Amino acid sequence: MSKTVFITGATSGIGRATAEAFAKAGYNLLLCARRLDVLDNLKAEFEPEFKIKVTTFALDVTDRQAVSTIVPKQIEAVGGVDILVNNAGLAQGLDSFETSSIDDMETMIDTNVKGLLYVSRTVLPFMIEKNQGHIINLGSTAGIYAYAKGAVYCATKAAVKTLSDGIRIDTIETDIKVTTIQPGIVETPFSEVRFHGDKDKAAAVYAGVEALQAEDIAEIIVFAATQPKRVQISDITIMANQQATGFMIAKK
Ligand code: NDP
Ligand code: 8X3
Repeated sequence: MSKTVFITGATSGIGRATAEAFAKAGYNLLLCARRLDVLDNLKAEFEPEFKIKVTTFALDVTDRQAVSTIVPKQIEAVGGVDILVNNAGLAQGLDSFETSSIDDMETMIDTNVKGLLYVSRTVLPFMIEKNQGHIINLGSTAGIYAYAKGAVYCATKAAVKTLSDGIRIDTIETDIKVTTIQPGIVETPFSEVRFHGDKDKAAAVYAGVEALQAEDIAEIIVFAATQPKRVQISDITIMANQQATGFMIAKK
């Protein structure tokens, strides 16, 4: 029987590419994000192309009540999930801490930390019941190396790494695996979202550097998910070739 992977934030960037990579590998998909129309376009594209089943639903991961009521129903309807990719996440603003918007800070914490833990806390009991499963969380090099004007985004990604490690400890008696994927600079709509739609500012982030592509990260996520049962990849850090640490990039 085909396995099912549940991906949050599958409408764009790394989440979308990861959905496609798992579809190519023959997995059925359970996809959520806030934009259901975009997910439904993916369903229409992937089902005939890859001969897999795609189930979509609208979810804002910051809505605790929605996560706890909608997610279990969706999991039951597809007969359980084998892999959860906690990908939904964002940065808001790039400002020195003392002038940062507190709304932006809260959006990042609510999405990247609280959203991820609401979804994980809801999905994990289904995995424990079967004594198998794999939680793959999107951290970042930003969680390892803080950078100027990114204090809160970096802190949320450090929290993702710590949450992953803590969940791995608490599930040590089970066959469940937990992995943190920590990409460096990946060219996606991420920067446009960070700069609240300012395309010029977003383009400048990727100018002069051959950034990672969403497909590069998707391949690595599938690699982590397809190891033998005895192999648990705790974390993988991926830099662009011109990148040394979080924001240390040699621009040409
Ligand atoms: P994108 O902006 O392209 O994708 C973000 C995805 O998250 C979208 O599908 C969006 O869907 C979804 N999302 C955002 N907020 C919510 C929410 N409240 N509820 C549900 N879904 C939500 O960015 P990336 O693909 O680059 O980012 C994906 C992940 O990778 C993030 O966690 C990011 O922090 C991380 N990352 C990105 C890097 C980069 O350089 N791009 C590097 C390292 C890590 P919708 O708007 O439809 O809800
Ligand atoms: C997102 C990429 O460059 O802001 O994690 O660290 S970056």
